[in-house]
Amino acid sequence: GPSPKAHSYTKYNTLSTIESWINTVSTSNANLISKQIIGKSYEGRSMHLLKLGKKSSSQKPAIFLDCGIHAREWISPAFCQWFVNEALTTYGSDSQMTSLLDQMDVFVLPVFNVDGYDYTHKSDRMWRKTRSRKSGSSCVGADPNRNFDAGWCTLGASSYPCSDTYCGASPESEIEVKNVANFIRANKSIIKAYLTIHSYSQLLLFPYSYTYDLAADHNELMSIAEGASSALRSLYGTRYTSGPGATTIYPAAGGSDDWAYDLGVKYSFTFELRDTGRYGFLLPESQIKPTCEETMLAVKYIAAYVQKN
Ligand code: ING
Ligand code: ZN
Repeated sequence: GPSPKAHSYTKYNTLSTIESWINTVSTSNANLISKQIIGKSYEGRSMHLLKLGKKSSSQKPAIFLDCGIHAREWISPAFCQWFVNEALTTYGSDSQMTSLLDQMDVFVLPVFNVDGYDYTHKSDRMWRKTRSRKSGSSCVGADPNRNFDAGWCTLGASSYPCSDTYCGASPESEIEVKNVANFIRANKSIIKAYLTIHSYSQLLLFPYSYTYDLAADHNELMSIAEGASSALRSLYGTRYTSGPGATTIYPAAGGSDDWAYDLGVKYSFTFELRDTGRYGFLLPESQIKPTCEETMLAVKYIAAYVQKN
């Protein structure tokens, strides 16, 4: 069958459950999905990347989707799992998904910050950063979304290792960031869109966050974000705000979407999923299904746009 029966898409799964799922989902759907390891984390865990798409003899354009940059944002890895399951179960029946996976590949990184995610399940539910150690400091980890080489550590980031927004010792000092950046650099000729899933605040953000300057493609990105937000709202009425990171959430340098955009990936978006603060990072499991269903509409809207452009 398309997905292993035992896996629950409506629970916050542990890293080990997600790793087992990555193995079974990729071996039981070999015609549509393959997996690779893009590198290891600081603590030595594998970073598994799934590639969804119908096999083709020619090179296909691709979308890169990552989840779980920040450890405590549990709805994010839940969305990547949901996305993979939706792709596999609706390919062949949903015309949009079928055409997307016929024409493009979607790379899905279900858990970016594997060490941090595991740590939130075992030790500290509110952990955000990586788990790297630094000589001379007893504080652990850097913020992976301040560690990309995009205006690194100039704005909205901290150079204090104990801060939750510590930018790290240098750009890409975090091995998880380096692994993702290396993969995207190596595949930049085919990667047309970069989507990264965070929580919470119900925002659809795009570059820039490291500067107040508007992106060269500001008008186009804004109109895509507005379209995606209305698609999302059409299901349950959930309201999203769209705009550049710096003015819509806060100025913050070193983010992955700004870095991908400056590398040349024009369609670069950061999602901040539910809610607006009632539960925050502790979004109840009962909201996984509606959150993922509405987010699928926004992601599919962006994918359809990228596909035709
Ligand atoms: N929000 C993002 C953060 O890293 C962000 C906001 C988006 C910053 C894009 C920079 C670039 O702070 C959460 N919730 O993590
Ligand atoms: Zn985040």
